[in-house]
Amino acid sequence: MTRSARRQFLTQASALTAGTLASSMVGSAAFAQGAEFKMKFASNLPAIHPLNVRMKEAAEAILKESGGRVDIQVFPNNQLGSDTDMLSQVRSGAIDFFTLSGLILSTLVPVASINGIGFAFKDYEQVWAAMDGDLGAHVRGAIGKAGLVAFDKIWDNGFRQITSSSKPITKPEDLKGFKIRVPVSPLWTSMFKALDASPASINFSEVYSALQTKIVEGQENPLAIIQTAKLYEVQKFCSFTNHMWDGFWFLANGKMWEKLPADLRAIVTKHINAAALAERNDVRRLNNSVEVELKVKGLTFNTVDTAAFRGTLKKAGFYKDWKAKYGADAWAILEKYSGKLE
Ligand code: X2X
Repeated sequence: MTRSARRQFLTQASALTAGTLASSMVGSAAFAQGAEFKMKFASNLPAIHPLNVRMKEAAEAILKESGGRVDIQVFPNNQLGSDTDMLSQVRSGAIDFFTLSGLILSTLVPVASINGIGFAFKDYEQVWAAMDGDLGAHVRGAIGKAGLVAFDKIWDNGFRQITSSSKPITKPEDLKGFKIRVPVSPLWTSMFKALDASPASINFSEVYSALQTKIVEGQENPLAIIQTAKLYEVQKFCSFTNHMWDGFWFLANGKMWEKLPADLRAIVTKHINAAALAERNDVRRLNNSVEVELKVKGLTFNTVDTAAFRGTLKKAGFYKDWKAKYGADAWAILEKYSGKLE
Protein backbone atom coordinates (compact mmCIF):
# COMPACT_ATOMS: atom_id res chain seq x y z
CA MET A 1 0.00 0.00 0.00
CA THR A 2 1.41 3.41 -0.92
CA ARG A 3 1.65 6.11 1.69
CA SER A 4 -1.21 8.10 0.15
CA ALA A 5 -3.39 5.02 -0.17
CA ARG A 6 -2.76 4.25 3.46
CA ARG A 7 -3.63 7.80 4.46
CA GLN A 8 -6.83 7.50 2.49
CA PHE A 9 -7.63 4.22 4.17
CA LEU A 10 -7.10 5.73 7.60
CA THR A 11 -9.28 8.73 6.80
CA GLN A 12 -12.01 6.41 5.67
CA ALA A 13 -11.44 4.15 8.63
CA SER A 14 -11.66 6.94 11.18
CA ALA A 15 -15.15 7.73 9.95
CA LEU A 16 -16.28 4.25 10.87
CA THR A 17 -17.61 3.21 14.22
CA ALA A 18 -15.28 1.33 16.51
CA GLY A 19 -17.02 -1.98 15.80
CA THR A 20 -16.79 -1.73 12.03
CA LEU A 21 -13.26 -0.45 12.35
CA ALA A 22 -12.16 -3.51 14.30
CA SER A 23 -13.58 -5.86 11.71
CA SER A 24 -12.15 -3.88 8.79
CA MET A 25 -8.65 -3.86 10.25
CA VAL A 26 -7.96 -7.48 9.40
CA GLY A 27 -6.63 -6.44 5.98
CA SER A 28 -3.02 -5.62 5.13
CA ALA A 29 -3.33 -1.94 6.08
CA ALA A 30 -3.63 -2.90 9.73
CA PHE A 31 -0.34 -4.81 9.56
CA ALA A 32 1.49 -2.07 7.67
CA GLN A 33 1.15 0.41 10.50
CA GLY A 34 3.53 -1.27 12.87
CA ALA A 35 5.80 -3.27 10.60
CA GLU A 36 9.02 -4.18 12.32
CA PHE A 37 10.91 -4.25 8.99
CA LYS A 38 9.90 -1.48 6.64
CA MET A 39 11.73 -1.95 3.38
CA LYS A 40 12.06 -0.36 -0.02
CA PHE A 41 12.00 -2.10 -3.38
CA ALA A 42 12.89 -0.04 -6.46
CA SER A 43 12.88 -0.61 -10.21
CA ASN A 44 13.32 1.31 -13.44
CA LEU A 45 10.18 -0.12 -15.06
CA PRO A 46 6.68 1.36 -15.34
CA ALA A 47 4.19 0.33 -12.65
CA ILE A 48 2.12 -1.61 -15.22
CA HIS A 49 5.03 -3.81 -16.34
CA PRO A 50 4.54 -7.41 -15.08
CA LEU A 51 7.68 -7.12 -12.95
CA ASN A 52 6.10 -4.44 -10.77
CA VAL A 53 2.64 -6.01 -10.86
CA ARG A 54 4.03 -9.34 -9.58
CA MET A 55 6.31 -7.55 -7.11
CA LYS A 56 3.33 -5.73 -5.58
CA GLU A 57 1.50 -9.03 -5.19
CA ALA A 58 4.57 -10.56 -3.56
CA ALA A 59 4.91 -7.61 -1.16
CA GLU A 60 1.30 -8.07 -0.08
CA ALA A 61 1.77 -11.82 0.40
CA ILE A 62 4.94 -11.21 2.44
CA LEU A 63 3.18 -8.65 4.65
CA LYS A 64 0.41 -11.12 5.31
CA GLU A 65 2.47 -14.26 5.86
CA SER A 66 4.93 -12.43 8.12
CA GLY A 67 2.01 -11.34 10.29
CA GLY A 68 2.71 -7.71 9.43
CA ARG A 69 6.39 -7.82 10.36
CA VAL A 70 7.80 -7.21 6.86
CA ASP A 71 6.38 -4.33 4.84
CA ILE A 72 8.04 -3.84 1.45
CA GLN A 73 7.10 -0.60 -0.28
CA VAL A 74 7.28 -0.74 -4.09
CA PHE A 75 8.83 2.20 -5.97
CA PRO A 76 8.53 1.65 -9.74
CA ASN A 77 9.45 3.88 -12.68
CA ASN A 78 12.78 5.30 -11.46
CA GLN A 79 11.01 7.12 -8.62
CA LEU A 80 14.14 6.73 -6.50
CA GLY A 81 16.56 7.65 -9.30
CA SER A 82 18.23 6.20 -12.39
CA ASP A 83 19.68 2.67 -12.44
CA THR A 84 23.11 4.13 -11.70
CA ASP A 85 21.71 5.97 -8.64
CA MET A 86 19.67 2.97 -7.46
CA LEU A 87 22.68 0.65 -7.73
CA SER A 88 24.63 2.85 -5.33
CA GLN A 89 21.59 3.11 -3.06
CA VAL A 90 21.15 -0.66 -2.78
CA ARG A 91 24.88 -0.94 -2.02
CA SER A 92 24.68 1.66 0.76
CA GLY A 93 21.43 0.27 2.16
CA ALA A 94 19.28 3.30 1.27
CA ILE A 95 17.25 0.83 -0.83
CA ASP A 96 16.75 -2.73 0.44
CA PHE A 97 15.75 -4.50 -2.78
CA PHE A 98 16.40 -3.59 -6.41
CA THR A 99 15.91 -5.34 -9.75
CA LEU A 100 18.76 -4.65 -12.16
CA SER A 101 19.83 -5.99 -15.54
CA GLY A 102 22.93 -8.15 -15.18
CA LEU A 103 24.49 -6.14 -17.98
CA ILE A 104 24.25 -2.92 -15.97
CA LEU A 105 25.29 -4.70 -12.78
CA SER A 106 28.48 -5.62 -14.66
CA THR A 107 29.82 -2.14 -13.91
CA LEU A 108 30.26 -3.59 -10.40
CA VAL A 109 30.38 -7.36 -11.07
CA PRO A 110 32.00 -7.84 -14.51
CA VAL A 111 30.81 -11.42 -15.18
CA ALA A 112 27.16 -10.41 -14.62
CA SER A 113 26.84 -9.28 -18.25
CA ILE A 114 27.68 -12.70 -19.67
CA ASN A 115 24.09 -13.67 -20.54
CA GLY A 116 23.93 -10.64 -22.86
CA ILE A 117 26.59 -11.85 -25.29
CA GLY A 118 25.12 -11.22 -28.73
CA PHE A 119 22.98 -14.03 -30.16
CA ALA A 120 24.17 -16.48 -27.49
CA PHE A 121 20.75 -17.92 -26.62
CA LYS A 122 18.35 -19.01 -29.32
CA ASP A 123 15.25 -19.49 -27.18
CA TYR A 124 13.84 -19.42 -23.64
CA GLU A 125 14.57 -23.08 -23.11
CA GLN A 126 18.29 -22.32 -23.34
CA VAL A 127 17.90 -19.15 -21.27
CA TRP A 128 16.25 -20.78 -18.26
CA ALA A 129 18.49 -23.84 -18.41
CA ALA A 130 21.50 -21.52 -18.18
CA MET A 131 20.18 -18.96 -15.71
CA ASP A 132 18.53 -21.48 -13.36
CA GLY A 133 21.56 -23.71 -13.85
CA ASP A 134 25.33 -23.32 -13.64
CA LEU A 135 25.65 -19.99 -15.46
CA GLY A 136 23.22 -18.24 -13.09
CA ALA A 137 24.89 -19.86 -10.08
CA HIS A 138 28.30 -18.65 -11.26
CA VAL A 139 27.03 -15.07 -11.64
CA ARG A 140 25.19 -15.10 -8.28
CA GLY A 141 28.40 -16.24 -6.61
CA ALA A 142 30.23 -13.22 -8.03
CA ILE A 143 27.38 -10.88 -6.98
CA GLY A 144 27.60 -12.27 -3.43
CA LYS A 145 31.27 -11.30 -3.25
CA ALA A 146 30.31 -7.70 -4.01
CA GLY A 147 28.17 -7.36 -0.86
CA LEU A 148 24.82 -7.90 -2.59
CA VAL A 149 22.55 -10.93 -2.50
CA ALA A 150 20.99 -12.15 -5.76
CA PHE A 151 17.87 -14.28 -5.39
CA ASP A 152 17.90 -17.63 -7.19
CA LYS A 153 15.33 -16.87 -9.86
CA ILE A 154 16.27 -14.12 -12.29
CA TRP A 155 13.28 -12.12 -13.59
CA ASP A 156 12.64 -11.88 -17.32
CA ASN A 157 13.25 -8.74 -19.34
CA GLY A 158 13.24 -10.57 -22.65
CA PHE A 159 14.87 -10.88 -26.06
CA ARG A 160 15.71 -7.41 -27.28
CA GLN A 161 14.60 -5.78 -30.54
CA ILE A 162 15.90 -2.62 -32.22
CA THR A 163 13.52 0.31 -32.76
CA SER A 164 14.17 3.44 -34.78
CA SER A 165 12.55 6.75 -35.71
CA SER A 166 14.59 7.21 -38.90
CA LYS A 167 14.67 3.95 -40.87
CA PRO A 168 14.07 0.23 -40.48
CA ILE A 169 17.12 -1.87 -39.59
CA THR A 170 16.98 -4.78 -42.02
CA LYS A 171 20.64 -5.73 -42.43
CA PRO A 172 23.91 -5.12 -40.55
CA GLU A 173 24.88 -2.23 -42.89
CA ASP A 174 21.80 -0.28 -41.72
CA LEU A 175 23.47 0.09 -38.33
CA LYS A 176 26.49 1.94 -39.77
CA GLY A 177 26.67 5.22 -37.84
CA PHE A 178 23.17 4.61 -36.42
CA LYS A 179 22.71 6.67 -33.27
CA ILE A 180 21.36 4.19 -30.77
CA ARG A 181 20.76 4.48 -27.05
CA VAL A 182 22.19 1.62 -25.03
CA PRO A 183 21.99 1.09 -21.25
CA VAL A 184 25.05 2.00 -19.19
CA SER A 185 27.15 -1.13 -19.67
CA PRO A 186 30.49 -1.88 -21.35
CA LEU A 187 29.05 -4.97 -23.09
CA TRP A 188 26.24 -3.02 -24.72
CA THR A 189 28.57 -0.30 -25.96
CA SER A 190 31.11 -2.82 -27.22
CA MET A 191 28.49 -4.83 -29.07
CA PHE A 192 26.97 -1.90 -30.93
CA LYS A 193 30.43 -0.54 -31.74
CA ALA A 194 31.29 -3.95 -33.18
CA LEU A 195 28.13 -3.63 -35.29
CA ASP A 196 29.53 -0.26 -36.49
CA ALA A 197 26.70 1.75 -34.89
CA SER A 198 27.17 4.86 -32.79
CA PRO A 199 25.97 3.88 -29.28
CA ALA A 200 25.24 6.39 -26.50
CA SER A 201 25.02 5.20 -22.87
CA ILE A 202 21.81 6.56 -21.37
CA ASN A 203 19.91 5.40 -18.28
CA PHE A 204 16.36 4.15 -18.92
CA SER A 205 14.94 7.10 -16.97
CA GLU A 206 16.08 9.36 -19.86
CA VAL A 207 15.24 7.14 -22.83
CA TYR A 208 11.79 8.44 -23.72
CA SER A 209 12.96 12.05 -23.84
CA ALA A 210 16.21 11.16 -25.65
CA LEU A 211 14.13 9.53 -28.39
CA GLN A 212 11.56 12.31 -28.42
CA THR A 213 14.17 15.04 -28.81
CA LYS A 214 16.11 12.88 -31.31
CA ILE A 215 19.32 12.93 -29.32
CA VAL A 216 19.36 9.34 -30.57
CA GLU A 217 17.53 7.71 -33.50
CA GLY A 218 16.83 4.42 -31.88
CA GLN A 219 17.05 2.09 -28.93
CA GLU A 220 16.67 -1.63 -28.26
CA ASN A 221 14.35 -3.33 -25.78
CA PRO A 222 11.90 -6.23 -25.54
CA LEU A 223 8.36 -5.57 -26.83
CA ALA A 224 6.94 -5.64 -23.29
CA ILE A 225 8.95 -2.50 -22.52
CA ILE A 226 8.32 -0.80 -25.86
CA GLN A 227 4.66 -1.25 -24.98
CA THR A 228 4.52 -0.45 -21.24
CA ALA A 229 6.94 2.51 -21.43
CA LYS A 230 5.10 3.82 -24.52
CA LEU A 231 8.26 4.01 -26.62
CA TYR A 232 6.03 3.45 -29.68
CA GLU A 233 4.97 7.08 -29.31
CA VAL A 234 8.48 8.25 -30.25
CA GLN A 235 9.61 5.40 -32.59
CA LYS A 236 8.42 4.28 -36.05
CA PHE A 237 10.16 1.01 -36.86
CA CYS A 238 10.85 -2.18 -34.97
CA SER A 239 13.25 -4.86 -36.21
CA PHE A 240 13.09 -8.34 -34.75
CA THR A 241 16.80 -8.71 -34.15
CA ASN A 242 16.52 -10.81 -30.97
CA HIS A 243 20.15 -9.79 -30.51
CA MET A 244 20.40 -10.70 -26.82
CA TRP A 245 18.46 -11.99 -23.87
CA ASP A 246 18.34 -9.74 -20.81
CA GLY A 247 17.03 -10.39 -17.30
CA PHE A 248 16.75 -8.61 -13.96
CA TRP A 249 18.58 -9.95 -10.93
CA PHE A 250 16.53 -9.43 -7.77
CA LEU A 251 19.14 -7.89 -5.48
CA ALA A 252 19.14 -7.31 -1.74
CA ASN A 253 21.52 -5.25 0.33
CA GLY A 254 23.76 -7.86 1.97
CA LYS A 255 23.92 -6.36 5.47
CA MET A 256 20.17 -5.82 5.66
CA TRP A 257 19.59 -9.38 4.50
CA GLU A 258 21.90 -10.86 7.14
CA LYS A 259 20.13 -8.94 9.88
CA LEU A 260 16.70 -10.18 8.87
CA PRO A 261 15.63 -13.15 11.06
CA ALA A 262 15.86 -16.50 9.24
CA ASP A 263 12.10 -17.19 9.35
CA LEU A 264 11.40 -13.85 7.65
CA ARG A 265 14.15 -14.40 5.09
CA ALA A 266 12.46 -17.68 4.20
CA ILE A 267 9.09 -15.99 3.70
CA VAL A 268 10.57 -13.22 1.54
CA THR A 269 12.60 -15.69 -0.53
CA LYS A 270 9.64 -17.95 -1.17
CA HIS A 271 7.34 -15.17 -2.40
CA ILE A 272 9.97 -13.34 -4.43
CA ASN A 273 11.09 -16.45 -6.30
CA ALA A 274 7.46 -17.46 -6.95
CA ALA A 275 6.75 -13.97 -8.26
CA ALA A 276 9.75 -14.23 -10.59
CA LEU A 277 8.34 -17.41 -12.14
CA ALA A 278 4.92 -15.80 -12.58
CA GLU A 279 6.54 -12.72 -14.11
CA ARG A 280 8.46 -14.88 -16.60
CA ASN A 281 5.16 -16.26 -17.86
CA ASP A 282 3.56 -12.82 -18.04
CA VAL A 283 6.46 -11.30 -19.97
CA ARG A 284 6.70 -14.17 -22.40
CA ARG A 285 3.00 -13.92 -23.10
CA LEU A 286 3.19 -10.15 -23.48
CA ASN A 287 6.20 -10.32 -25.79
CA ASN A 288 4.34 -12.84 -27.95
CA SER A 289 1.10 -10.92 -28.12
CA VAL A 290 1.68 -7.16 -28.21
CA GLU A 291 2.92 -6.97 -31.79
CA VAL A 292 -0.63 -6.52 -33.07
CA GLU A 293 -1.29 -3.75 -30.57
CA LEU A 294 1.96 -1.99 -31.42
CA LYS A 295 1.12 -2.13 -35.14
CA VAL A 296 -2.15 -0.36 -34.40
CA LYS A 297 -0.16 2.28 -32.51
CA GLY A 298 1.86 2.86 -35.69
CA LEU A 299 5.02 0.75 -35.42
CA THR A 300 6.19 -0.99 -38.61
CA PHE A 301 7.84 -4.36 -38.03
CA ASN A 302 10.43 -6.29 -40.00
CA THR A 303 12.41 -9.45 -39.48
CA VAL A 304 16.16 -9.81 -40.12
CA ASP A 305 18.64 -12.53 -40.96
CA THR A 306 20.21 -12.76 -37.52
CA ALA A 307 23.10 -14.87 -38.87
CA ALA A 308 24.31 -11.83 -40.82
CA PHE A 309 24.44 -9.69 -37.65
CA ARG A 310 26.16 -12.45 -35.76
CA GLY A 311 28.67 -12.74 -38.61
CA THR A 312 29.48 -9.04 -38.30
CA LEU A 313 30.14 -9.45 -34.57
CA LYS A 314 32.36 -12.43 -35.22
CA LYS A 315 34.36 -10.62 -37.87
CA ALA A 316 34.86 -7.68 -35.52
CA GLY A 317 36.42 -10.03 -32.95
CA PHE A 318 33.55 -9.50 -30.51
CA TYR A 319 33.35 -13.09 -29.26
CA LYS A 320 37.12 -13.47 -28.98
CA ASP A 321 37.48 -10.22 -27.02
CA TRP A 322 34.73 -11.05 -24.54
CA LYS A 323 35.94 -14.60 -24.03
CA ALA A 324 39.29 -13.09 -22.99
CA LYS A 325 37.57 -10.62 -20.66
CA TYR A 326 35.38 -13.17 -18.85
CA GLY A 327 38.05 -15.85 -18.88
CA ALA A 328 37.91 -19.34 -20.36
CA ASP A 329 36.12 -20.87 -17.35
CA ALA A 330 33.09 -18.56 -17.36
CA TRP A 331 32.96 -18.73 -21.15
CA ALA A 332 32.87 -22.52 -21.02
CA ILE A 333 29.85 -22.37 -18.68
CA LEU A 334 28.06 -20.08 -21.15
CA GLU A 335 28.90 -22.33 -24.10
CA LYS A 336 27.63 -25.37 -22.20
CA TYR A 337 24.16 -23.90 -22.78
CA SER A 338 24.57 -21.80 -25.93
CA GLY A 339 26.80 -24.08 -27.96
CA LYS A 340 30.10 -22.92 -29.45
CA LEU A 341 30.06 -19.15 -30.00
CA GLU A 342 33.37 -18.37 -31.69
O1 X2X B 1 17.38 0.15 -19.67
C1 X2X B 1 16.76 -0.66 -20.35
O2 X2X B 1 16.71 -0.59 -21.58
C2 X2X B 1 16.04 -1.79 -19.68
C3 X2X B 1 14.76 -1.26 -19.06
O3 X2X B 1 15.74 -2.79 -20.60
C4 X2X B 1 16.96 -2.34 -18.67
O4 X2X B 1 16.76 -2.20 -17.48
C5 X2X B 1 18.18 -3.01 -19.14
